[in-house]
Amino acid sequence: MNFSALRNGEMRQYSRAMRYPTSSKLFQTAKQLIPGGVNSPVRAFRNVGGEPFFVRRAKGSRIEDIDGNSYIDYIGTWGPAILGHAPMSVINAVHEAAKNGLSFGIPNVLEVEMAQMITSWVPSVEKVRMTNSGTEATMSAIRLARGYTKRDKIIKFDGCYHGHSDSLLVAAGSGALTHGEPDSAGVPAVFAAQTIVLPFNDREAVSQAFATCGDEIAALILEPYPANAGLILPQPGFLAFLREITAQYGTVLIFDEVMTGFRLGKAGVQGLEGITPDLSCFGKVIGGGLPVGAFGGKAEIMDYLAPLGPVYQAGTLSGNPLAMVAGITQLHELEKSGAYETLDAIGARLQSGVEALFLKKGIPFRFNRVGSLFCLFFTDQEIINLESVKTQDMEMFRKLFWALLDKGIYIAPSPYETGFLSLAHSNDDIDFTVDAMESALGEI
Ligand code: KE4
Repeated sequence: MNFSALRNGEMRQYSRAMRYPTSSKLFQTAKQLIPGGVNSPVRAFRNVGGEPFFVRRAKGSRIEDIDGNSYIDYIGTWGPAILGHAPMSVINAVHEAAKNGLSFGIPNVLEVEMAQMITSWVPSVEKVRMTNSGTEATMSAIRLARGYTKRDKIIKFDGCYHGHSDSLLVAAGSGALTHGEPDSAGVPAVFAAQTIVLPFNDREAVSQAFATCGDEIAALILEPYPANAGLILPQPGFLAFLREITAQYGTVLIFDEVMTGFRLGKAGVQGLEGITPDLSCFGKVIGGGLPVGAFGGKAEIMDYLAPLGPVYQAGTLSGNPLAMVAGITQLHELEKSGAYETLDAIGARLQSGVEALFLKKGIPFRFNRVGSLFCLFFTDQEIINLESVKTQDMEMFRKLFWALLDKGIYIAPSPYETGFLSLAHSNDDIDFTVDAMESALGEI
């Protein structure tokens, strides 16, 4: 028995290895073969301290780890699993399509069907190009905007995440208006210098940036509902303001709806808000769990893409038949009447349960939710930007994460992520979760 772990309160971490010992052993091996033992950093549980479990299978609202522990999953593989995990309709469609070939590198029918669905669901998208990830989609949209405007600078907002392409891995520099600084090693300062990073919801900062160098700004890219710093909502009129000022300066307005697209309604945030961006980026839901991304918008801009125009963009597996048929099937399921209303009702049930609990306990909190996206913050500050997100009690979050995991509830392993609901989350799942949260709060 590791008495020092017991003595200095590492028991929970220690017991974690006891809770899923097979995962713990496998993680040791993984770390020798894969940097940090993971193929994407957030999976390493570093934001909550401790070791991740390894999943064995997933079905509906639940996942099971290799030690046989089962959890209600509030991440849904970061968005794709909007129907729940392993929906039979998607599995069967992929199975049938696979019999005809796994990949062609040749135009196929499913690409056209997907393009037809996206352009009919999202009116601002006149033409669309498929990619294999959200990163590729946003990276390509930025390059396209630069090629179309023949300008180099871009604006992004602090706290918004658009994938890991160099121009977008940039934090607010000292002089936020002048240039950004690399947010990762390996991003040349000269690249970061072309990216202006501003506080979200800050009209004054945006106006100043455009007044200073508006005629050099190729694109302004944002998550219209930022969901990579918890869930932040735009203040009334902010999105309309961005639409107006970008139009005034000939800057391409890009909505990164990789997270929100097809999740918050058929036309995502742009449908909810009635704002028409010039380009939009998508991913996750339209792949049904298979690798996918997409970007699209005004034909006048999209036609600058090769082979028509001078902006090069390509991908061996772009439009892959399995990813296409998985996404198409998923969208058809969402098209069925009441799907989005049901997702919203599930979210409302969770929200009312959690809010009643935290009010009863007298714990400062904020609960932001739109449809099936939600985030609980341990702060009484209004959440308007990244700075306000940082006021939350991170230690409280960490304790709650582990206490909930012990009770079979898997929430995002970071206070900077958002929760995802699916059509597979039942009322019993939600009620069980709220009860588990009440018991967890009693322990931490
Ligand atoms: P991918 O390259 O991971 O497919 O997509 C990048 C991306 C782009 N835009 C938005 C708004 C996104 O949320 C993402 C990726 N989302 C994260 C979840 N916060 C993926 C999880 C991970 O990095 O492992």
